[in-house]
Amino acid sequence: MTVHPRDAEVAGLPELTAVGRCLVMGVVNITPDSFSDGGEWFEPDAGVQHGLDLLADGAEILDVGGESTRPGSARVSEAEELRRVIPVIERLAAHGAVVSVDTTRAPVAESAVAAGARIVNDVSGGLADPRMAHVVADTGVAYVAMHWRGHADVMDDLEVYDDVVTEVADELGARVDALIAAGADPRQVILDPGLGFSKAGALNWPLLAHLDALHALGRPVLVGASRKRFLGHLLSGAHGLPDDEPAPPLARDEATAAISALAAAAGAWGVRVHSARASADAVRVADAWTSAGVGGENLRVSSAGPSGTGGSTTVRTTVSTTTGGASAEGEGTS
Ligand code: PMM
Repeated sequence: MTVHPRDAEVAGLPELTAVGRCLVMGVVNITPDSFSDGGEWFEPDAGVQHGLDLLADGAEILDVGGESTRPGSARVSEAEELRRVIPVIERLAAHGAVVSVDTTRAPVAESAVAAGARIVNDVSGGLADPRMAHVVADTGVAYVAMHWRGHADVMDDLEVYDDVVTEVADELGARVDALIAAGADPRQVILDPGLGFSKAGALNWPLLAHLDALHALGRPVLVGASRKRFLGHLLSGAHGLPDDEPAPPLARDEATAAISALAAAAGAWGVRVHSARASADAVRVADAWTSAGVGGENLRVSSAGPSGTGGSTTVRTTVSTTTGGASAEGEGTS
């Protein structure tokens, strides 16, 4: 029997594989300048407390990052990145949390794993630091390879695609090949389309609508849409703002939760979010919905009524069996 990539084993994370539904990864940014929450949890105590709050809200993974990837932002030094993330990772891991480190630097990844991180989340998919693939191979930890074309200062200039879905899938496939060539086990790898990274507004939707193109690479998929600019533009009108003025980041959490539900229904392994509670609910709703459709036993109930006169409440109910798959069902509700 073929295993869906969402349920494929991820090296070193047996308890997460056992959850059996889309996971929630909560973002802990120890940065003064990230686009939606920069500065809020910059001090270690505040970062740790924020991580614990995310766990209480239903996150299964905490993604700790010390360098902003906001378009145009400058890089921080390796020493500063280490200073920011290591104490927070140590303390969250000591609380028993599954911690991921959001870094593109091999030495930071290595130190983070020594401090207790069990996932390396590399927004560059190994392109920013050629030593990263070797650290992944040597440590054996789970590794998120995100689609990326360049650092924050140049990424907006690199969004040139003929067919964004095919090119992102091909470029991620090449990253997987490079990891394997360095000695990594494919079971360590989780793929991420890199929403917003060298991808302006409209380019992000086909990637979400075609997660199957990444699933075709055989590995689980993580979706990071949380509070991103392309959502802000979608919501402008809904928030009474002019179409060219995006809704602010904190006004994007409900749309983020909608994406969490749809991504889960489409078979995503995880969603990376700034606010965990609504997405934790969303992935459970998607799981209940899609589980009820497993095996072609998906019953569609439609009601037409009341019919007749005089306040009759006759309700005509028809029941039919659909053959659509779980993801089609979820997407159909949008
Ligand atoms: N996005 C950001 C940072 N790290 N990691 C992964 N795997 N996927 C993403 O989409 C992603 C990421 C953007 O910055 P943020 O930390 O403020 O969300």
